Amino acid sequence: MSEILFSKSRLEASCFKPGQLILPDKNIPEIAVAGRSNVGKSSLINALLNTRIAKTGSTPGKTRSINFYRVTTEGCKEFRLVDLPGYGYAERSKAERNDWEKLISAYIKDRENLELVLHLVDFRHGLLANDKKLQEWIRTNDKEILVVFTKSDKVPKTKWLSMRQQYVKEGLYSCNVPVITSSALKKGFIELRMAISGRLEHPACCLGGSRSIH
Ligand SMILES: Nc1nc2c(ncn2[C@@H]2O[C@H](COP(=O)(O)OP(=O)(O)OP(=O)(O)O)[C@@H](O)[C@H]2O)c(=O)[nH]1
Ligand SMILES: [Mg+2]
Repeated sequence: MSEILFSKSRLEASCFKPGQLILPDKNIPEIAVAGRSNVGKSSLINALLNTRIAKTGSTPGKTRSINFYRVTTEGCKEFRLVDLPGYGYAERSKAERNDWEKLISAYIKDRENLELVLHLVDFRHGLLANDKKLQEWIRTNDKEILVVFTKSDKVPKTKWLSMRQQYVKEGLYSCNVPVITSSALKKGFIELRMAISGRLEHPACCLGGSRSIH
């Protein structure tokens, strides 16, 4: 099987306030990347696109705006990867956290062209309380979720399958088998690109409709 590549990418817009979300236009399908602060969202975007386009940082709260990356696939299809600010970062002021929450919820709620939310979860920790809240809320708004585990280089490979199974058993929701990745080692990106491409081929339906793992 040949690897799917995303051949071109550029930052198209950064939105700091809900009012700015009318830009960019809504005619292109979007895949959003959501998750706790520091889980590795921006790093995953860089690894997916094979660039260093998204700013990353070792301190949580690096990404503060919603950043829209316009991507062209090798088959000349276009979509956007959308880097969302992280949640669950206690050091920020309450006002600042409220603003971020409003921004993220305004985006997810009203975005008709949002095809899929990649919910990034640190493989070492599984779903924490605010991850569960996010999952419930996204599903209430009729958007689909694919879980992507990050930082798998921190977990022995012998434990991967049993851990993934355990997290699903504990109630993690994912419309297809969660993808295990490491941006540091560039692992899991063939599967992830395939999942994204599959979704872009068949928009507005689940990637496979199964949360079971065999
Ligand atoms: N070991 C390891 N570290 C990673 C991996 N992915 C990201 N990191 C590190 O985790 C830290 C946070 O990465 P970011 O990509 O900035 O995380 P983020 O989710 O975008 O964070 P915010 O923008 O603050 O919400 C950085 O120090 C990265 O180098 C990974 O796969 N493995
Ligand atoms: Mg970030």
